[in-house]
Amino acid sequence: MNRKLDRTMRLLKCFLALILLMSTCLISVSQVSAAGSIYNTSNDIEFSKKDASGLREYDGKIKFDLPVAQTSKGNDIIFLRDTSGSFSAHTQQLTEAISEIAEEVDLSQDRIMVINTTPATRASVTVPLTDDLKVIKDGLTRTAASTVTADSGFEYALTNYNGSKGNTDNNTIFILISDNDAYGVQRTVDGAAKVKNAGHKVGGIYIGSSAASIANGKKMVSDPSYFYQFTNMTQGIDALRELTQTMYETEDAQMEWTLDDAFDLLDVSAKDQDGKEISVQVSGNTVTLVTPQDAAKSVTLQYSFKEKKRLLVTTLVGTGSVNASLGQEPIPDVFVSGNNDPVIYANDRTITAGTSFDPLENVTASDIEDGDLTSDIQIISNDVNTKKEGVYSVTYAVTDSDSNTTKKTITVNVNASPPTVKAQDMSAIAGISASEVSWFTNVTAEDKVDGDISSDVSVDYSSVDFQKEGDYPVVYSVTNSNGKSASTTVNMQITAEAPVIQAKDMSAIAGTKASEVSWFTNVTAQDKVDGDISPDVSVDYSSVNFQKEGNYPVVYSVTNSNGKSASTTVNMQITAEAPVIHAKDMATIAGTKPTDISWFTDVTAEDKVDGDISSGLSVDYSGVDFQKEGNYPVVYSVTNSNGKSASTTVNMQITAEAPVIHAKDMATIAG
Ligand SMILES: [Ca+2]
Repeated sequence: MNRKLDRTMRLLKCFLALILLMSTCLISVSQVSAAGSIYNTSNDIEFSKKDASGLREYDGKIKFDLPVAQTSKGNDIIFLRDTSGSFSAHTQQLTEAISEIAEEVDLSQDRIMVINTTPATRASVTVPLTDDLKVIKDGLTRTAASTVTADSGFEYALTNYNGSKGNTDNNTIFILISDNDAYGVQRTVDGAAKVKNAGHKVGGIYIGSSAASIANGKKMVSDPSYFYQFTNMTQGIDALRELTQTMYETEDAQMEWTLDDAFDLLDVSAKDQDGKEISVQVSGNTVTLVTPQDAAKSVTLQYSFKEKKRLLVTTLVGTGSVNASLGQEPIPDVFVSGNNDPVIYANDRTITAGTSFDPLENVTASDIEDGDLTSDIQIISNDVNTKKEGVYSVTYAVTDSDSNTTKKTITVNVNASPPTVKAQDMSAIAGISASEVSWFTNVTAEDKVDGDISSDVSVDYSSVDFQKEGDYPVVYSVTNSNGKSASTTVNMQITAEAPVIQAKDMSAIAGTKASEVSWFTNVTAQDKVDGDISPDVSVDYSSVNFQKEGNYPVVYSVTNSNGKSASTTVNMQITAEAPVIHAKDMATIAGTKPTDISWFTDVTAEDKVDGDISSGLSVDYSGVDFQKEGNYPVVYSVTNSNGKSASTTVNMQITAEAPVIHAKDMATIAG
């Protein structure tokens, strides 16, 4: 073989190996039936039942058709025809029957020989061993039996057959048709024995009813089925025809099949297409059936078997073959799949209350034999309440094609999460009351399970001092249906306002003492927290010059309990009064010199601010004529530190005589 060819061969081998591998894979299906071609052989199994421990039983049927199969050997039929007087009534009918049989047999391989016999004394060959129908028919016309014999002609027939049979492997049967003449004597049995001893078959048709003849007949034949007994010749002729037919040797068909060791054979039986039973031999797990191919047959072998233990892999049920006339054919392989339980893949789950729960999510099932069984998963219990925290369970089941059911239970933890509260910082003016605060504006609460639970929110403002400026925590809380609470703290900013002071402008006379002023008349102070804090008002009048006419700021101040101060400034109008002059009328003697007059005696001037300003007095006596009697005005004037002036006029009486001057105190308002 050259190199190139060698390589080609190797490639071819690889290809064949691949084909083989592929065909092996195809057999991985659970049960396979197949049919052979020669005998139409088939093997089918079908699941029957499963016992309590899960072992499967199957029923199987092996079927095959058998053709008729005669051997290629021909038949040499030697008729020993009773031609005696006692049988003469039947001779004509018998002759016609043999003639017809000669037409029916296959003379291309069969031969016929007819021995006339006068049981048990004489015999002669009337038809020599021949395949020539004319010779047969001609020979049958001769009915004489001339040669002396003592055994109904058996030995004579054997000798003549041996002398003419030539080199042949044909079956040979010697058939004796007679009545008591032949069957009544032991010599007939003895003669037949010589034929049988020579390896030939012997059959017999006995027309009669003698018990002794029947007994002899049975001893005479080579097989009990080759003996027929009738009282009616017509039946005997039919039997003769049947007997010649059975002479044709048929081949035996044999079927042998062995169930695999993995199984126990429970029952086996066989029958043909007509329901006729065919015997089978069973040895261990091996079944043997032998049946002659004497007719076209459809054989059905029924068997049942059971797993010895659960199979985990695909297993060949058995092997065997049909061996018959057309050759040997294997019985198709069938397989029982493994019987593994399906497996469910599911893990414990933890979910948050209020979320959706799909119990089939991420749950799968598979089976070694069936593959993916996810779509067959059943939920057989599921107590999960996604709204309520707790530990729940889900139980799954899946059943494979072998009715194996697997269950699996998982734990489902439902965990409730707390709700969420949202609130915003707030502010309020110190002094507000809690009931005035809109605590729940912009406060919301959400829960995964309960949804909007804003209306369940409670507020704790116990830390807030509404009277005191500051930042205080306010806590909002809410609890959901699962008892989970949440809270949030916001800031409440309390802002204190300043108090409010009310005061009015004032006025006072210059020279008034501060202590004489009613500073707090009509002065009030109010505070949101403290209420009326008028008594706490203080006054600052340091800017006021009580001695000097003018407008001065007076500042009132107050501070509340939150340290917030307020002040207000009012006007203090200081009004200066004119001073007051006290002077009396005077008199003097005409001719007195002005300088001689004590103008300021008993004349005084007072001022609220300046006090005694008498020294500031001035006198104007220009209107007085000291020489002439009369009354003249004398005017005293004074101006205080505030620029306010006062003057008063007294009367100066000039008397020609030396009058006495009297002056009285007078008063007038400055200005
Ligand atoms: Ca399975």
